[in-house]
Amino acid sequence: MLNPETISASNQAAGDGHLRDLDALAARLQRQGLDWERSAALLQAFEVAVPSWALGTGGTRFGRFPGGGEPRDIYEKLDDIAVIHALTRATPRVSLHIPWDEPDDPGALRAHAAGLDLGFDAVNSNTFQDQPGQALSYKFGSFCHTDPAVRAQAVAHHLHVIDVGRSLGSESITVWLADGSSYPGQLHLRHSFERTLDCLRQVYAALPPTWRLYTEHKPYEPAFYATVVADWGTSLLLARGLGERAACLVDLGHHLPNTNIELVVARLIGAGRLGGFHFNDARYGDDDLNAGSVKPYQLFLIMNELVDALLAGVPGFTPSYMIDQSHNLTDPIEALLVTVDNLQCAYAKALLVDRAALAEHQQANDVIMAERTLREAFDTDVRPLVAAVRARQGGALDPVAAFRRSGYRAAVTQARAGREYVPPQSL
Ligand code: PSV
Ligand code: MN
Repeated sequence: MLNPETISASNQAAGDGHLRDLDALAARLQRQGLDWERSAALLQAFEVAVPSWALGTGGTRFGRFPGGGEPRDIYEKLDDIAVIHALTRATPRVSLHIPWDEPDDPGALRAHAAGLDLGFDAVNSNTFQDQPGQALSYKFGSFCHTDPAVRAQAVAHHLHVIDVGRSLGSESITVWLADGSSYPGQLHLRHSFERTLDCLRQVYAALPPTWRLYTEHKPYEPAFYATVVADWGTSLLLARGLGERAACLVDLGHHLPNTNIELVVARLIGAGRLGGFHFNDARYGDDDLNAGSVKPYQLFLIMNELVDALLAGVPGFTPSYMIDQSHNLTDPIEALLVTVDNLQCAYAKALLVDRAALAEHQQANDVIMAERTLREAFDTDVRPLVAAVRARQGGALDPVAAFRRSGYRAAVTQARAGREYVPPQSL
C-alpha cells in the first residue's frame, strides 16, 4: 500500500504553484460566467474502472519486454489498482477477465478488494482463446459456431462468468466475441448472426435481475473478412434483440480509421443503448495506447456527448466507464495514472462547454461561433481544476510525481521477485 504521507508531501511540494494556477483558472471561469463548483462536483463523480489485464506489461505478437515488480496474481493486481485509486480517487472498481484473472476463491478476493476500498465492475468473458483442458475448440467461433455443442460450451462459460461476477458483487458482463470469418464463403453471414443472437439470448435469460449485458463491437481482428459483431449497428441489433438490460459497449480502438466516434456515441445515447466504454487511444487500429494520448480532441468531443446527455437527463443514460489498454513500453501504473488524468481533463473540458451559447449558435446556424464555443472549452487549461478535485478527496495533485516519490515500484520489484508474472496470450 501507498503511504498516505507520500501524497501529502507530494501535494505540499506542488502546493504554491498549484494555488496560483487555480486562482487564475477560477478567475477566468468566473469571467466567462461558468459555474465552477458545479463542474467540480460533476468531475468528482467521474469514475472509471481499471481492467485486471492492464497491470502487467503488455506486448505485441513480436515480443514483450517485462518491467520490474509486475503483479503475479490477481491479488497483487488489486494492490496496484488500489495505489491508482489512492492517487486519483477515481478508480474504485476493477473489471475482471475470466479466466485470465479467475479467482480460486471469489469470496476471499472480494474481501481483499473491500479491504483496499475497491469493488468490481463488469466481468469479461473469453471465448476468443482455447483454454487448457477445454473440450471443444473456438478456432471457428464460439456463439456463431456451426456446431451446437461448441455454442453450448460458450454459453456455459458465460453463465460461469456471471456466477463468478455475482459472488464478487459485479452487476454487468461484457461480451466481446472474436467470432467471424477470414475468407468469403467461410461463414453464412446471416445465419452466423442469428446463431450469435440465439446464444446471447440464453446468456441474457440467466442475468440476475439487476445486471446488464454489454456487447462490444470490433470491425476486424482476428477475423479479417467479416466479424459477426463488427460495428455499432450490429451491436445495437443485438441489444434490441435481447431486451432492455442489454446495451452497447464502445471500445475507442474498435473503429475503422476516420470513424466519427462521437457520432456513434450520440446515436447509441439517442437509442437508449449506450452501455459503456473501453477507453484507450489509437493511431492505426486497436493500438490500446493511453486514452487521450494521440487524439485528445476526439476524446473531448466524445466526453462532450456524454456531458450533454448527462446534463439533459436523457432517460436510461447510465454508462459504465472502463479502460482497456496495453502498456508495452511504460510502467503500467504510471500509464494508468496518465490515462485517468487525461480522461478527467477531457471530461472537465466537456463540463466547461457553454451549452446555452452553443445551442443558440446551432439554432442560428452560426458555424464559426458554434465551433468556437467547443474550442473555447477544449483550449482551457483545466489541469488546476482536475488536480484540485483530486486533492480535495485525498488524492494527489500530480499522481505520477507522487507515485515516483513513493518508491512503490522499487518496493514491489523487491517484494515480488522470484515468481514471474504470466501475461495472458496477447491479442
Ligand atoms: C478485444 O480487442 C478487447 O478490446 C476486448 O475488450 C477484450 O476483452 C480485451 O480487448 C482483451 O484484451
Ligand atoms: Mn475492449
